[in-house]
Amino acid sequence: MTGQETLKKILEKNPGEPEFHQAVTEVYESLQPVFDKHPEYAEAKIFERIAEPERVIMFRVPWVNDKGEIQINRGFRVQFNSALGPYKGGIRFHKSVNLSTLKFLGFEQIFKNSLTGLMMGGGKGGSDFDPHGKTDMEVMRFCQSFMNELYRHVGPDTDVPAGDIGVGAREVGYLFGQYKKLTNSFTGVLTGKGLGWGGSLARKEATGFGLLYFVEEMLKTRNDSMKDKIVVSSGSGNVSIYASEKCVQLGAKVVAMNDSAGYVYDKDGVDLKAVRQIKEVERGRIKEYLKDHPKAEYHEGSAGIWNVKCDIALPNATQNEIDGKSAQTLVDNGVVAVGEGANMPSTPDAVKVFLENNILFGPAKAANAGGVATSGLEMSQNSQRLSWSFYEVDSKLKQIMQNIHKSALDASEKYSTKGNLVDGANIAGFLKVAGAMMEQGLV
Ligand code: NDP
Ligand code: 2IT
Repeated sequence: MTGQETLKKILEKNPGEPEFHQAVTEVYESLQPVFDKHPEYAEAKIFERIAEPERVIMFRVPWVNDKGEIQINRGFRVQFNSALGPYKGGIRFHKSVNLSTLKFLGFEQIFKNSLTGLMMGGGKGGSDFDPHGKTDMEVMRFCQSFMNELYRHVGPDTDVPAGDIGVGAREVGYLFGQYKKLTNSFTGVLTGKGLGWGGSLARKEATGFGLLYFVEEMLKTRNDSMKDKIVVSSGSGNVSIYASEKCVQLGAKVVAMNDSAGYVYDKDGVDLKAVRQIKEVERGRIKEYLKDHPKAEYHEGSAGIWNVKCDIALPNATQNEIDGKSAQTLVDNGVVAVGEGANMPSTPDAVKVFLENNILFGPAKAANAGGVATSGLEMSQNSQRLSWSFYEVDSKLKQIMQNIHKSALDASEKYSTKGNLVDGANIAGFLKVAGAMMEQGLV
């Protein structure tokens, strides 16, 4: 079978899953030079095997809201690949969640986790539950019901979920509490736990900090740095907030952030303390930033953020948030580097625009791997029953991000075009998984 036929067959086998198609197609295209050099992978049907999740669990999540009304959501866990370790990946609660979204995320997670160099397989889970506007008690009842099914499929050596969109410390706490009750065991079954009961210092900051460590590595290849750079960081959740914090630490200025309703532009630099108060404490809308910052601007519509002139663009909200047109606007406005904190935030057209214009482009699998890498460090600490200092975890995170950049850069040089980190990350991530699968036999 030719390469194109193989891909076509995989896509046809998974109809109605556009996000999954997008993720699979990108990786498959990057891997052509690898397949040319390693015919044994084609013979062993490694790619076809990787594209098929080892297991998909889909379940009913019934719960009762504060008015006493019965609610039914759908829960999922996609256990994609365990060649390198227990399934590992976040849980997303967002109204848009469906099998296609979670399969794209789980598929990408395989390669991302491989790049970290830690022993973690790939998985992802979630629900179409929308936490916006829900009370703490409603969120708790939902999480408990979700875990009432999930607990039989996860475990510290089987599958270790964590946070993602709509799932942070609060949700991880409720999920953990219910797992502990159902199994009568206190184990590291989830990461992103509270600091007083097994969580790791620096996990909260890790995705955002790691993203900047990666962007710094890209900039170094052109003798540049973050100092005095103007940054746009989309989203205003976990990733965006701590990416922005690290930007400021490195001497840059973040001038715009958004949520799904619109974006804030503050030419003096966004006041991150205020964003944290609005988003982390009050669970409010970014629009509220204007109350105490009357000189800032608020614009309806989240995508408008990409019209803001910047040197560094950090898409830190969600998939496909930058299309070809927005990418072209960023390029026309002189963007130097793009670091994907979110998963698959650039459409294929956007990626093409960035690569064709020789923009430093850090693809999600590599650039946002710091979150899951630090989850891996949380698992190590749990196994040792020890807690490392913030400095220790952060130093390891930085080292891991530098290693990922190097692996992706080296793989791009060996197999593709030096500096094409999309190909480099896909190839470096794939090679390790493929090697393990070859050695473990047809399972
Ligand atoms: P949060 O839930 O903390 O924040 C998400 C932010 O993105 C919010 O500001 C939210 O706005 C915005 N957003 C979500 N969906 C949309 C949408 N459809 N359109 C526009 N804006 C949207 O999530 P995280 O910060 O944890 O995750 C952000 C991204 O980073 C995701 O792609 C996630 O997969 C990825 N990621 C997260 C990691 C982690 O450790 N948390 C690790 C690696 C990647 P609103 O409140 O209006 O919905
Ligand atoms: O997309 C991701 O890498 C995450 N949401 C983090 C997963 C994890 O297990 O920490």
